[in-house]
Amino acid sequence: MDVRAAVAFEAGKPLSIETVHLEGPKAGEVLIELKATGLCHTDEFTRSGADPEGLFPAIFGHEGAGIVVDVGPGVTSVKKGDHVIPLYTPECRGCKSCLSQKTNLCTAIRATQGKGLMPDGTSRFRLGKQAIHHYMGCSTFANFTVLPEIAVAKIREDAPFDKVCYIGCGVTTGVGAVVYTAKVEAGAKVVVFGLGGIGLNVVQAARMVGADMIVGVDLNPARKEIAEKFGMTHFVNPKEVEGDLVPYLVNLTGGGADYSFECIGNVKTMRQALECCHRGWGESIIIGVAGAGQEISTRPFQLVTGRVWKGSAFGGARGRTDVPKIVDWYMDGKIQVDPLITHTLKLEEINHGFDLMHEGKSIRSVVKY
Ligand code: NAD
Ligand code: AHE
Ligand code: ZN
Repeated sequence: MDVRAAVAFEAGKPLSIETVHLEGPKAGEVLIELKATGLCHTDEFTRSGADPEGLFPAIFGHEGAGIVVDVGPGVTSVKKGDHVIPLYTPECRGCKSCLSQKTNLCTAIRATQGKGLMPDGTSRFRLGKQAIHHYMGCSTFANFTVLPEIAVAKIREDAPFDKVCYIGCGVTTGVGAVVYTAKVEAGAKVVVFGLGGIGLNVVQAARMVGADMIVGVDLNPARKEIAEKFGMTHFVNPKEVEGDLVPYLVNLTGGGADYSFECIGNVKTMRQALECCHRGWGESIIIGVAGAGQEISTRPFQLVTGRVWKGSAFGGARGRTDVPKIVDWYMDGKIQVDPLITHTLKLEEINHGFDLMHEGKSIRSVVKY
């Protein structure tokens, strides 16, 4: 079938709206009609050329929601008409990682997903004779896409697509990092570096679990007001701090953070996030994705003296199990999503969405199909 898609032909170039051919679902796969997709910083990271795994031409997008319109042979877990969220972290429930119950990083299709291909090693998207790569196994910047059934979470039908698409990455990543990865407890002191689409979800989850102090660190002063509405108790703009940021944060938190979260993707702030943690027990969770060739560093003494460095992908959430629960938390008013969706665009306006991200004017832009 013909589908409308925003195609990335070359790193650093704007996306181009094209009519692309999409082949139907093969065994174990489903065809999804996307109703909405968010624009995550990671899409921009790959578009820019900073992603070592970046492949071109490709159809980006990994924060979608839609309806199953066809299923391939052998599909049992979803059916036509089901409302679903695509999962860039699938959950096969049978691989070593899924069975370990120690990680959400299912390995069933990771090798082909990293090559921009479906599990059978081919692409379903084509423009003329040219194959177009899938992206993060999702390619939600198209009005239809094909996914393995292990990479879709079935969700309730009363949830609005143009809001819950954001649960496909940003919401789950931020909320999950607090609830599943760090397991922040009531009374904790939390420092959040970066108050964008991910960091604000860390802030609201920290409030949800009863953190006492939630410090937000951002260079953009406009982030203060929205972060306070989401539960931030103290705002720090590094540009306004005299001297080093780390001792400032250690002093502000009365000895250091119990938990810190890096939601920027900058290796310098990753170090600051670790070093502002409390001696003996503070845990720092890296969420931000740093560009090709970047490395983190700190004095080993920081770890010897009890600080812990961790990372979190998709908030540690097991997609098919946890995403429907997070949709319920939203529908039950436990977490807020709507105020974070600052812009709703048409597919043709998608490049404007990336401009808004760069200008710091949007939290999340959502494309509605
Ligand atoms: P965003 O652009 O919405 O937010 C980033 C925020 O960081 C902005 O508010 C910006 O002002 C602030 N900032 C930038 N440089 C700063 C600095 N030096 N000091 C303080 N603040 C600074 O991005 P996002 O969508 O929230 O994504 C954040 C990061 O998380 C990105 O690197 C993205 O790729 C990554 N990410 C990771 C996962 C995961 O599973 N690990 C999932 C989604 C996104
Ligand atoms: N391709 C990059 C790494 C990108 C990365 O870390 N992706 C996160 C999700 S970001 C969502 O916005 C992730 O889940 N990674 C786990 C995985 O298996 O890809 C690189 O550095 O190569
Ligand atoms: Zn993302």
